[in-house]
Amino acid sequence: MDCLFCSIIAGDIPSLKVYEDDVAYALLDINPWQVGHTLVVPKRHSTDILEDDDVLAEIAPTIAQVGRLLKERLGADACNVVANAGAVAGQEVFHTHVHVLPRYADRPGMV
Ligand code: DGP
Repeated sequence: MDCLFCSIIAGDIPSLKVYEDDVAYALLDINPWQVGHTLVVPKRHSTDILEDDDVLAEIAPTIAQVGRLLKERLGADACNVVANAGAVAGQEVFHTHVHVLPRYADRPGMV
């Protein structure tokens, strides 16, 4: 398998799971911009968030669920929800994913 996130979802590469449901897998980012930086990754492969409307619609509830979990469990006050679509936009892993970044009122942001 030559897709990093497909390999992680298949369990072939270890990850720190935050949440999982039928359509998506959420894991801690290996290079966090903020404490609790989580990636929401659809189980169905597509290259980026602009490619497949169905994938985007499928994972939207998971993105919201993960944001709520990070606020509840980590005490975050807010979240940034960010997707890089394309290399020029900073995308490095070419399997659709959304960054959910907890933000804390009492800690300076990294983003
Ligand atoms: P992007 O630049 O939007 O494609 O973000 C890709 C993110 O994926 C980046 O923040 C680092 C993260 N990442 C890369 N390789 C791994 C890995 O093997 N495990 C985990 N957990 N995250 C990874």
